[in-house]
Amino acid sequence: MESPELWRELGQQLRVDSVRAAAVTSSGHPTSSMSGADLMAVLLANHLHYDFANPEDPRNDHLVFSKGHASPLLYAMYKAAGAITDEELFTFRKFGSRLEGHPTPVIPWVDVATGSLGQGLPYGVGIALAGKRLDRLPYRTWVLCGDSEIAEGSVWEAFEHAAYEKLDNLTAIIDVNRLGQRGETMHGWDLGSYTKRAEAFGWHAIEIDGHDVEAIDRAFTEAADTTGVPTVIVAKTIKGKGVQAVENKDGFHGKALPEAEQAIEELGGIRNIAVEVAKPEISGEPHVFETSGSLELPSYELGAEVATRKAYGEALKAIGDARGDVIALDGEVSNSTYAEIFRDAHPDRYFEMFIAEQQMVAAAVGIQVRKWKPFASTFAAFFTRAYDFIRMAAISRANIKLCGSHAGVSIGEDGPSQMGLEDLAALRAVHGSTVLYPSDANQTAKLVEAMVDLDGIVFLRTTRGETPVIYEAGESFPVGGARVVRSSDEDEVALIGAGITLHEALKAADSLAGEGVSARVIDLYSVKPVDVKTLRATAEATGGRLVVAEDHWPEGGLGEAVLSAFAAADESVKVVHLAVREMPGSGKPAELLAAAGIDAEHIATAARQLVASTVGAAN
Ligand SMILES: Cc1ncc(C[n+]2csc(CCOP(=O)(O)OP(=O)(O)O)c2C)c(N)n1
Repeated sequence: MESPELWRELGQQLRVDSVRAAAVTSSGHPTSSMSGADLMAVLLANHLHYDFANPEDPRNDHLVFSKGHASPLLYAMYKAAGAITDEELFTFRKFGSRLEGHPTPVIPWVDVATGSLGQGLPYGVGIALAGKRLDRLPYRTWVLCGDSEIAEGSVWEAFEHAAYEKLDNLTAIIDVNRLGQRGETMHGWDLGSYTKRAEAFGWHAIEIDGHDVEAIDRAFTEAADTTGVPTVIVAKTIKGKGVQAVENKDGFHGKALPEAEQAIEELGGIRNIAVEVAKPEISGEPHVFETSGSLELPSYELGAEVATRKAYGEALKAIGDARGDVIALDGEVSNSTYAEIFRDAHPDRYFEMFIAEQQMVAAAVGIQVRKWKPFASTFAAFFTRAYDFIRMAAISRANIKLCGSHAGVSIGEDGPSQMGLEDLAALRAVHGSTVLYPSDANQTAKLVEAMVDLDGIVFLRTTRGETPVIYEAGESFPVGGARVVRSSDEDEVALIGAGITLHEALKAADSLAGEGVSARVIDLYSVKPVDVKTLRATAEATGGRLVVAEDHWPEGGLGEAVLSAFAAADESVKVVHLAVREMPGSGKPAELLAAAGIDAEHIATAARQLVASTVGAAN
């Protein structure tokens, strides 16, 4: 649709429909929608290539509303495109409607959930990376940003990364309406403050009047024609444009218009322009990476000393040999996480994300939009930098795999800044997540294999130091299971650990055996979902005496996962919970494990006392 008159009319329609949608529950963000309406009208009518009947078409463009609160504008676009009816528009923000307050992939044309500001552009970088380096198809990614959200650091991680990767298939559109939620932004209408920064980051930047439809059209064409660098369109707009009562005024952010009927009249009334959105014009199929065929996981000799982080790298490489859809990303620590083993074997499917953890997780989310299987790794501690992205990834229904190395005090001399001590709690709290924590190399390989096709946010925690291989290669470790490593009919107590503490528990069981105390040892490699059945059977067999030891703060880790298994149980259990309770410093791993009270000696002591007190009491 190439008529400026029509674009203007469509812009007014998008405004009117935004006002109408927000009036339904008297909530939403119509003024934020009205500033971007002309930008989106021209995009929809003349630049977006998208088959609404086939959202899975790999050739489709991608449109990300980073300012997700402008959902009325997005849904008004869907109506104009014929994807939803006027009737459905009127379900906006109602219970049960897929037109939620902020867009989520419950709607088939939404790739990623937004609404936490500063995230859309980093996701756009991920999608554009998939287009350029994985799918190798020239679809475009368009991201609509608010001006206030540009203050987020994650936006600048994205700016830097997009330029570094020469993402000329990515266009950012900044809707500079001067206002944020509570007043003026840092830069107001100083468009140059955005263009100069973007140019300094290596972008092509275009300043326009965001209500001049012909200028908008020219800018989109220029963006699509620009090669070698991404483009940002910095558009001067007016918040609440078209309705005098709210135009460019403070105090109307996130509010339905006071007089909706009057506003609609002022905007020229209800229209029903139907836009024939262009279908993708590009041809070709997504690239397929060649592989060597069948999967041969690495295998390790019983008794060998191997770090689980090393097994992660070796297993991921082997899986990558067999599967072309497996991708790896790392945050500048690939020689610590051992993602470098994958990188060296599959450089085309490896993304160096440097020290930008938010962008790393966002890129993984963007890459999985196109059905690739991303594994992102860094120190377990540093995923906290990207926690909001992980939280939002769950709302995106994203399938991403995260590997956090350097778990706990057992890393040793580097000290607490490098120790993952809250990662289990953080990742367990994510909706629908899976949390795995292997203790030996063969188990790690099997769990990494299982991760590939698991849905949702899957987290694997690995250990820095070498630990003995205790399982035969090829043994099975179902997700949601636990392994009874040692047991007898005479067990009086159970020692429960995972990762490094499983090995401490085994040593403790040895010393207890020497004193005539028989201890059952449980490997809780699946922290979430936790194996309720095995835990309850263990409690039954050991008189309910459980010692749990974990290299993690006491809150939200292994201990609380174990306790959750007994929340609705009839039997009562006596749980001694050994965890890191004091701020650790530097030292040798063994010294730090002892200082935290989670080494073999402390486990044995706790077990001895538990048995002495409770057996005595029972007698
Ligand atoms: C990370 C984050 N912080 C705060 C908010 C609350 N919030 C929602 S919209 C908004 C203002 C956004 O202003 P801008 O990006 O300029 O968009 P506009 O609505 O003005 O177009 C704020 C602070 C949020 N959604 N996300």
